[in-house]
Amino acid sequence: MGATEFLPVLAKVDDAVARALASGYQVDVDAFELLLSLENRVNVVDMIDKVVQLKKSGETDGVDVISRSDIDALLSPEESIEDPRNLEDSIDMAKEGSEADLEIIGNLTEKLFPVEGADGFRLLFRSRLRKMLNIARQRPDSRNIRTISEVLDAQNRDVVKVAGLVMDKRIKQDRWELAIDDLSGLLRVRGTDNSIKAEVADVMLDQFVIMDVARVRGETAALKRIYHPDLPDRIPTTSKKNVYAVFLSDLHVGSKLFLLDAFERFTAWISGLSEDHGVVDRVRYVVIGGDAVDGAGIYPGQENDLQEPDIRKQYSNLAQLIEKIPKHIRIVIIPGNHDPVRQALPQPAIPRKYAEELYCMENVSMLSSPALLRLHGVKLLTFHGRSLDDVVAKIPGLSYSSPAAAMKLLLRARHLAPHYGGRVAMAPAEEDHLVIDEVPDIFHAGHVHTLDRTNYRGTLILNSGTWQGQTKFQANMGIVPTPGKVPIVNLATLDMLVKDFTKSSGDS
Ligand code: D5M
Ligand code: FE
Ligand code: ZN
Repeated sequence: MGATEFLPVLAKVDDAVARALASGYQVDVDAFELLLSLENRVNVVDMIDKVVQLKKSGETDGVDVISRSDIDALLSPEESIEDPRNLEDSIDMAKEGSEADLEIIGNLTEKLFPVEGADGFRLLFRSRLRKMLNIARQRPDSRNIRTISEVLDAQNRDVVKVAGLVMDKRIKQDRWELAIDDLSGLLRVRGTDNSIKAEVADVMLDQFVIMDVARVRGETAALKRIYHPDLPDRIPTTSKKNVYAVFLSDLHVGSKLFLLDAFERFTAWISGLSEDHGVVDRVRYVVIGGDAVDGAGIYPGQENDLQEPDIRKQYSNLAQLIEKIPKHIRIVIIPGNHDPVRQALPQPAIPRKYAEELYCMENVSMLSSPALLRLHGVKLLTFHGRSLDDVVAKIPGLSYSSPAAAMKLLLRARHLAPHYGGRVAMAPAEEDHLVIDEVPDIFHAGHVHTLDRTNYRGTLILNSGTWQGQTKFQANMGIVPTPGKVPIVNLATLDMLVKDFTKSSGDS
């Protein structure tokens, strides 16, 4: 298979095609694309069986190729998706509904008001707790949460529900302990039950949890169950149009290891210079999740790893590459830990003084990390992902090779960086903007340099990899990046394709 062919992460469609072939029918390209877009909603294997039956019975044209119209005929109106061929040419963007439709619902750049010192952190945790309690009370099973002081005073023997931020976690051979604080008091919970031990191991320090506890004695109780604020299980919002968003992060322009050739193959592809038009004509968004440049002075000795030491020139070089992306595509850029903004989370947008050319481009939006957006109605939470270092370091069983699992824990905790005092700095402020108040349809991060995806309660979780080769540091740490592979998401279905730009199309 050619290196730049699509690698669909889908098996059911392959099964359906195999079924058709076994019955003597080929599936043409349009029909194949339609099946891909339907795969999550209908049983595509059954559907192909029906088409084959109809064809054999002579009720349809009887040709031995299955085309889009054969499948369309079986769809109810709400199942059918607009035929991509009916969408306009990529050059004619003026037709109604086909232009990019980007709504910025959460950009924190102008909303970050640091409150210095201990006061700031007190306010920050108060805000976290208040927001989390609001989220928790939306769970049907958690409306009746008691305060810790109330529970301590009652010295209750019944099972009661409490909630708070995790202040302490200890796992020993034969027992484990947690302590939670809800500002009314501190409650220690203990247990020896192995079934809950694994759940305790998965809890992150400073995250919010809800618990069933019993036999409160003094400051201590027995833990019966842990609940996370979590996402409600739901069907995500998808776009009515067959449009695509491309996710990038961690380009590290300016690094000697930036893969310029691969990136230029990507910009050539997205400009429509390749043969492959089916998807590219329908791309309307490019989201860059931080570390767009390698920066300067980020770690000791970085100057030896830089091909371009001047940070403004790094952004100029980036702008020249971004310039090649057609103007009808909206581009969002958020900062990462290599960009010249404060390292404490949340991070404001990359300042104009470093990246004037990007600010001058009409199709580019420079936003904070995190940022919340709607792309054709699909809610996207994009965040560089620095806190994943702490999640991977603290939670047993997680690794840099599968960041989506770590991202899932963040969604479940409804917080982008629960742990305070780890590798990731947090800015003290009145409001905790890292609480995941709104449930995203897509949760995108980078930082880990490994392409990965999963689906969690209807939300597509995706880590977009990198454009930087393996650094010495990563080699020493055993981190194997996946550079030059681009996830492309169909916003009508949230299905994801991966296109590999590391090799020229002639190679395999
Ligand atoms: O981080 C790229 C990747 O390398 C990410 O997975 C974390 C890892 N990394 C980088 N620097 C460190 C340090 N100092 N400790 C642990 N892990 C690290 P990037 O943000 O691109 O430098
Ligand atoms: Fe990075
Ligand atoms: Zn990073």
